[in-house]
Amino acid sequence: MTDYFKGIPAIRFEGPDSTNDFAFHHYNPDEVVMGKRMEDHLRFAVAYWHSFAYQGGDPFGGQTFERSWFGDSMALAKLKADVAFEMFDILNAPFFCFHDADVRPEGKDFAENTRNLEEIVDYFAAKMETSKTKLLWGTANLFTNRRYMAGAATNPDPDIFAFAAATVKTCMDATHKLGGANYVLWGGREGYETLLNTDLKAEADHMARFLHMVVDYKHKIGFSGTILIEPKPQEPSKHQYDYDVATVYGFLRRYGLENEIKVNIEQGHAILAGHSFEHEIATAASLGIFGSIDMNRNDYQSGWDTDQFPNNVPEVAMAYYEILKAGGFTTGGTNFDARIRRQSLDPEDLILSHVGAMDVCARGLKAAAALLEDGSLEAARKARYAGWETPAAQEMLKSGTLDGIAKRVLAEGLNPQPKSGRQERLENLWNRFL
Ligand code: XUL
Ligand code: CO
Repeated sequence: MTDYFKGIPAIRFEGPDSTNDFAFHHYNPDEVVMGKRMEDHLRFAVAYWHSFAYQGGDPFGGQTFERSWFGDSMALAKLKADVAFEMFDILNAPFFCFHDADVRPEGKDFAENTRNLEEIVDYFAAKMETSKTKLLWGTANLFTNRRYMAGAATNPDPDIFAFAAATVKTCMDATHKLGGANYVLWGGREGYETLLNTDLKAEADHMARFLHMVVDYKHKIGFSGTILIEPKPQEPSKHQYDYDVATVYGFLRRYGLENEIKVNIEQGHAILAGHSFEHEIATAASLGIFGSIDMNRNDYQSGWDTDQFPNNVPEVAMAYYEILKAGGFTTGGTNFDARIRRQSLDPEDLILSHVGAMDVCARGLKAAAALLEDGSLEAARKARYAGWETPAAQEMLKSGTLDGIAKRVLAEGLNPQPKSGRQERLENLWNRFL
């Protein structure tokens, strides 16, 4: 037991009228929403990197946080793990997520990295025997170390491709050993800084080969979790190949991976790509590749990935509406890929950021579920397309030809009149549930 969170109580549901900051006001794990416990709907995860590895730096200034576990030794990595699992307990968090580099000290080579990771995985495994917190996903950090400055799977140097492949193997082993529900690949520097030195075609082929190896290895070791790609359009690379959900889907189809890999969609990345979060979720659901979400928000003025905790109920509600409509999470969940601000120095800031985010998501989920159960929005959507249910319309879709249709339009004197899309009416309907 560390004393890092000394004096901070376990967070429990007290209801919307409670004035206790250290309580949930809306997130009640056991409350049943659309036939399922809220905890099982939302599947919250704490992101190890932001909460325990982030030191408070920004492009203009370095470390602001002073944590007793900062440093590069196994003893400190274990202290970090102790604090992490204490926080998971305080929050009653069902899941966590990590990169290899978040949890183990950096070794001098691949062998030492692997030994360090294995030691920490054993340490986690022992803790997880008594903790309720499970692993939502593991991943490899293939972007921080300078060896990855020109990418990992897309690096022009085959030795770096090999180092990355070997590292992913160890991270998949770690995820498998800890019973992870998914394995994530975010293409941190899988992209380019300038086209002047980049062979786009070769890099795409190499990345696809890398992903096929990941899929093959998943089956080889019997990992039953889902492999997820996390799209992002840029940052740190000027251009990132996994730009958005539609781009990833095109890539997966091109290389025959669409039945093996799904997507982990991050709100901030959707915004950077010029989309809304719900657009990305709806797109993935319609393509059959929806997997999981990274829940955070960007600052809309700053134009970069600020990874802030969510605090906008209407935004979150739209996202959960699409998720519920798609049938909810299966192996996925809601990972808070979010960090406290660099001025938020205190242990309680780490806790309260999550408490607030969990409450915001709970409110969003409840609003979305109520709207879905009400059925008016879906009925309006269905009515808008009702014309397509007629046999003639279905026949046109099945076997219509341009000249055949032209003849019919002429013969029937077709002169269709436009109908209202009723956007404002539907927005008003939405607002009644928020
Ligand atoms: C970076 C990002 C990553 C991934 C995991 O923008 O979102 O933290 O979620 O590598
Ligand atoms: Co993310």
